[in-house]
Amino acid sequence: MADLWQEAMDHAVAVARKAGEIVRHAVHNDMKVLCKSSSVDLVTKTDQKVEQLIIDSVKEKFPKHGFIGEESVAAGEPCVLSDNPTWIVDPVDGTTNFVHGYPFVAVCIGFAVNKTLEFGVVYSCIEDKMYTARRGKGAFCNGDPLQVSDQKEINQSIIATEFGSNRDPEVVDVIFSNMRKILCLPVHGIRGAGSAAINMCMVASGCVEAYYEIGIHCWDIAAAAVIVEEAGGVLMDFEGGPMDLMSRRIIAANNKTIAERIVNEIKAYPAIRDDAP
Ligand code: LIP
Repeated sequence: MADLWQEAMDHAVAVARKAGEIVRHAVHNDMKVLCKSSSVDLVTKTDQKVEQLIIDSVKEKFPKHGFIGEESVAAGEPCVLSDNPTWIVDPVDGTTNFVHGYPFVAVCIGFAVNKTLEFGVVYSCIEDKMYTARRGKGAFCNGDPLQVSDQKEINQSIIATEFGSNRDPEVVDVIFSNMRKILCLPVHGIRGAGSAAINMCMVASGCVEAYYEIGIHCWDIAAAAVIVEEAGGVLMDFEGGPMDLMSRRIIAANNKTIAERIVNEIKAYPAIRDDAP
């Protein structure tokens, strides 16, 4: 049977590549940095321009589809996932990296139908790595299949996480206390690429066992969520249930054993849901 969404996925790959070229050429050149929720939550003209390019090109081809885009939501558009085919777009995941020329920056396009993620495209554009996954058909990087690590021992693992952009001292205390617990298990190491999507693609690639973070948004993780699952990994909430895309928190791991071990070690702090009215 023909795949109903293959055409949409092909379009996502093509537009992500085009967007990534723009982002790659803008590194070091786009010096106009603006702030969003705080002085460390950054946005540039490139984020806005690239999101518009993606939305315009998708609208032209799929006029009935909906969108959730990082910069559109920042500009006041609603962030609600309906049953309608919906493109979930982060034009530049790793904006702080982009601003500093730190080479982990990704264009992310996730696609959901009936609230189920169907495919994900993460283009790590400075590395020129195109990560793709279609539900039920595997995950790939530049066409090569991806497989998560088979490690079941957390003390033989690398765990990825981020500091995020919330500098409230109580929140920072929880972040450090969580990292301390994980580090002292002990694990082989803690890493952070500065991009939620690239951290998750590292899980899918098998070079880190898990990634967790509170404070991310649905557009940071939607595309990479399909990639992790299709590479054989699991997505979990901080309570141990299934990942909730709008909850602003995620554990992405190579397997349930590692994910549950992280659930047992770390503590959540409150973050306002993406779909809060
Ligand atoms: C960023 C993430 C990063 C996370 C930040 C932020 P942006 O996304 O990918 O890993 O720590 O909180 O969400 O803003 O660069 O798209």
